[in-house]
Amino acid sequence: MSFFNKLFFPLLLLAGTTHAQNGSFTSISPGDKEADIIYKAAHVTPSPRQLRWQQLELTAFFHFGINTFTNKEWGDGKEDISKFNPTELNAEQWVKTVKDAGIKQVIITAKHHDGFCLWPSRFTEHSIKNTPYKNGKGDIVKEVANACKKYGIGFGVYLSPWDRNSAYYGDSVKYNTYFENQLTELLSNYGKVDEVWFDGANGEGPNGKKQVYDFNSWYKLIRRLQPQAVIAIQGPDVRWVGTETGKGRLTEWSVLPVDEQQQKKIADASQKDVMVKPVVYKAGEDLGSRDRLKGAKGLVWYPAETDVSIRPGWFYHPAEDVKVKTGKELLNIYFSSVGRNSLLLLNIPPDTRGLISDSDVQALKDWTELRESLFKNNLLKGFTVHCPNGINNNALVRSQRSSFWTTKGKDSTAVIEFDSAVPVSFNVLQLQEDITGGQRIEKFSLQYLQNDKWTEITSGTTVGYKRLLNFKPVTAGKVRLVIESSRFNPTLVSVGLFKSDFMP
Ligand code: FUL
Repeated sequence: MSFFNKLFFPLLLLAGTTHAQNGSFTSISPGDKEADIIYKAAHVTPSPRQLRWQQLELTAFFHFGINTFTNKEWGDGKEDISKFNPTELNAEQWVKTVKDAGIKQVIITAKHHDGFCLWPSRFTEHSIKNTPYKNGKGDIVKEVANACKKYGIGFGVYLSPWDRNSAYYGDSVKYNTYFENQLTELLSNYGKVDEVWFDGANGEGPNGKKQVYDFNSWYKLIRRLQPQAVIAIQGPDVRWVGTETGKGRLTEWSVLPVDEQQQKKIADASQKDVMVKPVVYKAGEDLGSRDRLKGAKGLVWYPAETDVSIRPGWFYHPAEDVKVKTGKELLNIYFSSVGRNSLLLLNIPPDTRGLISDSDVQALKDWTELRESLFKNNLLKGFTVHCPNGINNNALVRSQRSSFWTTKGKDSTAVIEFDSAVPVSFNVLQLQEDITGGQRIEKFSLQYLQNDKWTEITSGTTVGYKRLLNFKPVTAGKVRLVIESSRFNPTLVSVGLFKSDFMP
């Protein structure tokens, strides 16, 4: 069956149980009307690797390298690497600390912009093999990879394309070979790699070195050696949200338009999901609304990752020990990232001893406690659910997520009412679409019955993998979720109401 026939194959095979498999990319034909485009957009779905990644919700960055010892954020590649000597390094402490905070995958800065390698690369002398650390026998990429295996969490590598140490940088062919060799080492010697992160930063300026990166070769190499790995930021699977503040967009679509050139490259590639370097999207920009999709030549599933550091800097600086974000600040960031259809990539930089410092460990503990106590009890559990045009209404308040809720026939709107004789007090709404069938909801509101009148509590646009909204506490025994607009039958895997004493 061709890809396009697949797309038009009956879309809900067994309503409420499973979706037909669509794809993470679709073409728009010249004759497609707006309604056809919207229909197609509603059926673009994450690839298995994108879905796994999205469901992680929380991942961690470990920024660690020569900058940790020079107290810098960006090294110039001329550092004296004999300064690199973490005397108490314990990668298991790093991994256990973040795992205890609910983080499901980590990414180590194997090489930052200064070119210093945390593994003994055969292709440069600017690496850990020429430092006092373990008398040059150390390999921190291996230590982190092994700790991830031990604790059962995902492992990823950050390999900076911008390299201020390599003499090849600026000689495009030579540097691309050097970069591919390093990538091959990282993808061959450390077991499973779940994410490869290509930073877009480049501080060369107009008179600096001009290097053209061979992205397509890199992508092909990754697909061949580690097919399950998502390629993030300057890559086809995951895009940068556009800020480093921890704040995602209020309207965040995972389905975006792609242009003709990208579309042709995708079609020409032997693997359908290899594509050229995508554009970087700006923070406030509207990326996937109906207006944006109008002129699209193709549509692609391209979800947002929100990266932010627990400290002001990405690397450890002693002076920032007193500036570590608090548990409450991290809870707000959780709402403005994961709660806005994005994944949160939180940076926790190990210190000069090679340990995550006490202040960061404490902040992560506080955050975890706040999150866990907030989301422990869905207050809607025990409410009856009414939705005349709904299928699987009760699935909405069940904790098992084996099935999803949707609407009958072709209904793209719905009113879902939740009733209980015992009123509850709440100030947080959580919604989750079943993104295995695509992202569809465009507008919703939450209301409660007050003096026989339905009164709005909050409202929003996109939902996607997860949407969290907080508002002033409300006490009610009758609430309803109104789905005002959706690109096709809306789906939900859960609706939750919660109470937090810590949200602003
Ligand atoms: C930026 C880099 O320049 C920072 O140093 C850091 O690595 C951050 C995650 O990405 O682009």
